[in-house]
Formats: sequence, structure tokens, C-alpha cells
Amino acid sequence: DTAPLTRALLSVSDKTGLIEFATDLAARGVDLLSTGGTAKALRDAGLAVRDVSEVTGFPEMMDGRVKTLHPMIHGGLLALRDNDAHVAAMKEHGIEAIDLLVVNLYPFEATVAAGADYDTCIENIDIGGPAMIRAAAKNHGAVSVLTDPSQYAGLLEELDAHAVQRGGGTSFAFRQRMAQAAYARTAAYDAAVSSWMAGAAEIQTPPHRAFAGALAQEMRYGENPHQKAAFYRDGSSRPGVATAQQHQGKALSYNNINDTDAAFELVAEFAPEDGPAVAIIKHANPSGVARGATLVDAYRAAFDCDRTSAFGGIVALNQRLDATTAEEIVQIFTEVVIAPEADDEAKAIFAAKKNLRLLTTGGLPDPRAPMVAYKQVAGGLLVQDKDTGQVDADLLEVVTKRAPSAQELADLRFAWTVAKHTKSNAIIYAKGGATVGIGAGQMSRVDSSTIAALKAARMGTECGMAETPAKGSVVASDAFFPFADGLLAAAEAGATAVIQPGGSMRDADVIAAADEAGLAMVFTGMRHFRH
Ligand code: 93A
Repeated sequence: DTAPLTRALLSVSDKTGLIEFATDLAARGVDLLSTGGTAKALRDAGLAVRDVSEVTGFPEMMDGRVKTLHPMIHGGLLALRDNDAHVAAMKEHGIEAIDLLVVNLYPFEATVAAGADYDTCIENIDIGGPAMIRAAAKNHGAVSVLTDPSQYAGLLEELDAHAVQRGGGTSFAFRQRMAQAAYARTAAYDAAVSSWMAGAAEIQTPPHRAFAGALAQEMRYGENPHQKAAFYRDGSSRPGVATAQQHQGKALSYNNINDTDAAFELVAEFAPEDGPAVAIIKHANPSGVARGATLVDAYRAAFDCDRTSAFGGIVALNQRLDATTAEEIVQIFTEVVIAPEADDEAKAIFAAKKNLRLLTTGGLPDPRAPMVAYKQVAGGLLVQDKDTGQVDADLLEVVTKRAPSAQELADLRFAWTVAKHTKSNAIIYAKGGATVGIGAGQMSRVDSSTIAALKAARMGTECGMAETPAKGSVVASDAFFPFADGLLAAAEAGATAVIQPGGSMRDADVIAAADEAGLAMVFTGMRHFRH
């Protein structure tokens, strides 16, 4: 899959590193083509270069708006080298193959940032550059495309590594990597143009419509009634709230979508073949999560964890919704139910509840599948991998004298998974495959522990139990216990086993306290902050 490199087209606004790079290419015998300003810079440095206008037979015209937009250029970028008809067309029209495209675009973003006037910004919208970049990237089977000076060194290394012929060659993997970066660049460029136009007074596009994605739904309002909002799809086919089919009820609100996503991503951690699981979500945090022998058992156990909070919640199921479970769900007001599928009888039961929305997704998302997560901050965007971290049983390290029993271990792993989907600081009590107390989103881990224990005690009251279900439970903490106090509070509340990342400076103290209290404790070596 090594492609030769004999001809390059260079057309760059940012001329950083250009001369050194082009000199190196020329020394390897690569023919250079170039546009006006770039060609001049190369010639001034003593390099031999042909003008694009000579190749197209047209002068650069209309203030440079039309210089490379020509079949002699685009044919050279797009022709399939191993397609007889393409090769014949090249021959017939005298089109020369271009193996390397080096383009960086008119500095639109910098022009806007500098506060330039409208017409100047418009003139800095590059058309020919993105057209060539997209053409070369499409044809990455043969063509390398560089869109940033930082990529020059990598191309030269690639040529060194594949010095098979004049100019050397490039591997498919390299060209594909460059093509991916190229499309990211043109997408970001168009997004910048769109955002700028949205802010232009003449248009007055509402800010919530300024995002350059596929608009799925405009909402009546956002997180609060005074905020406008819209929902965009990113084209992913991941089963979830964005791709689900809605069977009944009014349109989802902003908060519904956010909470439904949290609910479904959580319940998808439990593979259907391992049995039914149900998550109930309020304000993006679980009010209860449970597994069960049947789906309705799981629902009841999840509901029982916090009956008060479950009211008006979002229910996510990891299995096909059946009539028995549907019948149980409609006993209280629920906003949204999301499941891979639903039986017709279940749908009929829901049909009587106008305000209940039923979504089916056709399947569960793979919790290990990589995804990118974005978070906006003023003036920027934080981007990270979605938290797909999983701690398999064999990676758990028992740090106490007592090892957890099989039942404790199962509950520890269950509680750990729930903690991953609970806002930090997260403390989860679980027993028999169900949460019994959840402390979420507190600024202090001890407060989360206290709240989790309090909620467990309240669950005992709500469900008419003789004692708190925290007795004989296990506890998970999304990040390490910095001191023994949080752990001792859990033991006090009745927990017999603990799962936490470990890694505190005072781990030795915490382990000693656990041993003292007769607790079994395992370290995951991985934390699950969620903010
Ligand atoms: O005005 S354009 O959109 N029309 C074109 O046909 C075209 N071809 C290349 N801008 C075009 N370019 C851009 O010119 C390149 O993307 C590059 O940023 C710039 C290089 O121009 P010069 O070589 O004259 O400095």
C-alpha cells in the first residue's frame, strides 16, 4: 500500500516551515506546483516551482477567489490511479497526478478574532483550499494531505521510511491518518464560519442554534424556562436517547434527554445475558439501581431504594419491557421509560398514560465502545474520552485480612458500577444486587457517606423494614477514602465490605481501620470521578 510521491501542490497562507520543507521535497526530486504567494516565496528561496495558473491555463482571478478550482487540479487530486477509465481521462486531458497536497487555509478564525470588518471576514473564507483538502483526503488511497505545518516533519519521516522510488513513498496508514485530520480541519473551519455568521447582527440566529450539527429538535426551553434550547445529533448509531424511537407522549425536554441518557448509559453496563437490570434516574443521578431474577423484581428493588425520589423519574431497562413490569411502572408517575424493546401488551398498558414517554432503542450501547465527551467552559471546550473504564474481577486487589465473600464480591462490583454513573463524591450502599443508599454530588466524601446512610435508613422506614438495609451491605466509593473516617462511618452504618480505588497517602491507616472493624476491602486501582 506504499504510494509514490512525485508531485506536490503547495498552497499555504501560513508559510511557517514552508521553505525548509519544500527544499527537502525538491532534494528528493519531487515536482512542486504552487499558487501565487506560495510560489513566490518558494522562488525567492531559489526553488524551481510551476505555477498552478500554468497548469490550469487560467490566470488566478477575482482577487484570488478562483485559482485552484479547476479540473486540471481536482482531476489530479481525485483520479484513481488503478482505474483504467480514470487513467484514460487523465491522459486525454493532460491531467497530471498530484500525490501530495500541502494546504493551510485563509486565516478566517484569526481574522475574526482580530475584530476585522464583515467584508474582510468574508474575503477570508477559503473555498479553493477546503475543496482541495477534501478531494485529496477522499483520495487518500493515493494522496497525502497536510493541513498544518506541524505535519511536515512526519511526512519527511514517512518518506525516509519508504524510500522505494524517486521522492520516496507513503503508507496507507499515514495517508489515512492525515485524511482524518484533514476532515477534522475543514469541519472545524466551516463550524467557525457558521458560528461567526450566527453571531452577525444581520442574522440574529439564537445562540442555541449556532452549533454546527444536525438539528434533531428545538425545545420549548432548556434546563430552565428562560433558557432556549435545541438538541443535535452527531450521526452516531449508538443505541440511546438520540437514536431511540418514541412511541407515545409529548416531546422530550432538555432535562428529560439528559436524564434519559444517564439512565440508559448506566443500565447498559449490565449485559442482558447476566439478567435483568433497572436504573431509575433523577437529576442525572440514580435514585435506585437493581438487578433481579425478573425485570419486575429488578424494577421493584430499584424503586424501593428511594421511593420518594423515584417519583417523576426516568426508568431505564436492560431488557425488553414486559407487561408485568409496565403494570408496576404505571403505579406512580414516571417521565420516561427507555428500553431496548417493548412487548405490545406493555405498550398497551402505557398507552393509557398520556404523559409517560416510551422510548425503544433496538439494543444496548457497548459501555466499552470509545466515545468523545465534551464540556463547555467560557471561551473553550474540554474534550476527553468517555469514561469506559472497567475493572474486571481479576484486577481487584484484596487489601484486608478478610477477603470478601462471593455475595459481597458480586455486590461490590455492582455498587462500583453504579458509583461510576453517580456524580462525585459518590457513595453507594448495595445489598443483594440492589442499591440501598446513594449519596451523590456532595463536595465532601464524608457528607456523601452520611447522606447514603441516611437514605438507607429512610428506605428501611419507607419499606417497613425492621432495621436499616445498610446492615450487611457493601459500600463503594468513586474515589479513595483520604482518611479512615469515611470508611468507619460506613462500617458504623452496617457495611461489611468496601470497594474503592485506593492510592491515598494514608492507605495504610485506612486498611488498618478496615481490619480493625472486620471489613473486607478491595482496591480497584481506578477511580470514577463524574462531574
Ligand atoms: O480564494 S480561494 O478560495 N480560491 C481558490 O481557488 C484557492 N486555492 C487555494 N483560496 C484558494 N486557495 C488558498 O490560497 C489556499 O487554501 C491557501 O490558504 C492560499 C494560498 O494562497 P497563496 O499561495 O497565493 O499565498
